[in-house]
Amino acid sequence: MISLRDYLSQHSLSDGLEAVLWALVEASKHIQRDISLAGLRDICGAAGHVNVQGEAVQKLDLLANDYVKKALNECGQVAVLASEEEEEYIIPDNHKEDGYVVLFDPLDGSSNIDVNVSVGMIFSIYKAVPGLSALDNCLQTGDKQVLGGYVLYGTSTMLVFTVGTGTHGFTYDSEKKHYFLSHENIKTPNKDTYYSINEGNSSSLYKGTLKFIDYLKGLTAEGKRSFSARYVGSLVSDFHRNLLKGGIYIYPGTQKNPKGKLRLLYEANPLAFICEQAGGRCSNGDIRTMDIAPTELHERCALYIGNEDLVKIAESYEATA
Ligand code: P6P
Repeated sequence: MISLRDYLSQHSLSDGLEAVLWALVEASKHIQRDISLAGLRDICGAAGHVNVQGEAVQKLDLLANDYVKKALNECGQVAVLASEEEEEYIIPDNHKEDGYVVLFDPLDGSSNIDVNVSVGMIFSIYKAVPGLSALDNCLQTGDKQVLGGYVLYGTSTMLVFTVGTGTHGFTYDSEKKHYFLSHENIKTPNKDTYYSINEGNSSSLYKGTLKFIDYLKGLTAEGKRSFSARYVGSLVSDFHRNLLKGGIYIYPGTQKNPKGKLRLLYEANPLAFICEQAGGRCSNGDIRTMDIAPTELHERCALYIGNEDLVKIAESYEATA
């Protein structure tokens, strides 16, 4: 088995970028342990306040956020960081002006923890551009990412990331406390397997989206069903399944939330980078996600991500609506 450390020694990243990745990896080990014991410690449930997103913060959101911020500060390679759990960007005490920009959701889907459903951490890394303000460094377009990744805390814990040379997956051995290469050069199968959307929002969906869902529910010429619906309500879990098995995840704009729910900087962009490197496609139903010019830290965007053909079909339905 090839450990993450051996892999990185054979596929060298810049020293600074590798240090940032190790910081996120170390934070993930603390988070994995806490999640695995959540039912035995007083770390489940809500923390009693809402975050900048207006969402009830879970105790583990705060723990995960603290682990990540501490690790990024200690690595000494971060110019600026921004977290879903922080209203503003943060310049670490131990920062490096010409270091890296790290944008992250420390624990996505955390409301699922109490019911033992998979959750994940998502992160996006850029090189800080000299002369840009801290905020403008955070608002670089997604195609400037140098690394996009996630950790899925599921039936097994997996690290999946890309630096633009393919998408690779590493599985965590909790006894050895190391990640090992388990899914080299992931390519998302161009198969009609799963579609993932919260159809509970149907009354608020636009016509184009509803027509696309009808298409997904249609039968083949042989009268067979093409797709199965799968929706865990945890983005990393839904995305990871479809990445490996084929399909599409959609969180569209709705009449209630025209820009959708998911965040561009630290959810859509890193998953878009990973998906494209695995041969897939990601857009907001119109524009390629990694071409969207961000205007604010917690900007939301519609998300159509998965098989290239399927995302293009979804875009055609949205265009005709
Ligand atoms: P809904 C979790 O809150 C999250 O951000 C994603 O992980 C998930 O895919 C989505 O929201 C679920 O949202 O509106 O379907 O409950």
